[in-house]
Amino acid sequence: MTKQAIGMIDSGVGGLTVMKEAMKLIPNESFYYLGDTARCPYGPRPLEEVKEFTWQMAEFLMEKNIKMLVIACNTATAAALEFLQENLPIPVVGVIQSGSQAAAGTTQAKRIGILGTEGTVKSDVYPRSIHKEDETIEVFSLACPPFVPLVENNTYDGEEAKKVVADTLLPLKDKQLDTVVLGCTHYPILRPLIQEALGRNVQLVDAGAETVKTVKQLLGELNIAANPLGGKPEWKFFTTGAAQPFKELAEQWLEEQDLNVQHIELGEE
Ligand code: I24
Ligand code: DGL
Repeated sequence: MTKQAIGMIDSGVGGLTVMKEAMKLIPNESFYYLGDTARCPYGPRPLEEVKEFTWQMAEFLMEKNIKMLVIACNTATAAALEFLQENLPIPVVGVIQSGSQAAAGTTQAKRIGILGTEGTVKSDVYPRSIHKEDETIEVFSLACPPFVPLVENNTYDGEEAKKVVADTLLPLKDKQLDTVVLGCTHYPILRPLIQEALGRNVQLVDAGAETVKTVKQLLGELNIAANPLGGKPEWKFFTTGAAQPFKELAEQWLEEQDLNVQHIELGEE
């Protein structure tokens, strides 16, 4: 049993959707969350650049003696998971494998849709990961660039948002999918609109939530879970952006008070 924290990295605040699942499912684990808010979004950036930024985040948390690293961001996972797994001495978990396995296990029609950022879709990592499970599955990937701004501009409610989501998902409507992966940290916020646009016959898979189940299982297998009687876990949040707005959003979303949020610098911004 290990009291050390689990590190979680993301391009900004979106990974807090994964963090919320983690705090629910493994509440006695300590977490250090780092969001690169200053350089968010990662979605439209070249994958090589995302890989470098992700490495910088990993290096920062390695200094804090974490026992495991979770890449909450799909784009960062697509760009850097393999590199981090090869170059860090601790287990590194991304969000793509768990989402792919859950989707492959869900689809009956063997037709899966992937929703993600431009970077995630361009990388082709989701289709490759699904084909490792079952190469006969047909995968249809769709980049949804309007979705992240929809959430971040606080316009994810109402008729306009409904229209943007429905229009963006139009290319998937005639693909006879029965399973669609929410392959981006922000998309669980849009889940009701995405479900409505795709119809009730489509099962949505939340890659972040699936990943947290994997993390819990892995902690057990590796025998590095925190002692449930070990006292209160420690949650720390680091952001490359301003601490105060991060803190306000995190406290609202996680329904917690007095979160420990610090501004930090990475690389030479
Ligand atoms: N949601 C996200 N990013 C934002 C936002 C949001 N503003 C409102 N909401 N802004 O991501 C990004 C830039 N900020 C972040 C804070 O530090 C300063 C820079 C999705 C977050 C998912 C947990 C909408 C909103 C909210 C509260 C909770 C959830 C949510 F205001 F989606
Ligand atoms: N966190 C990113 C992802 O899951 C979405 C936001 C961004 O583009 O940085 O792909």
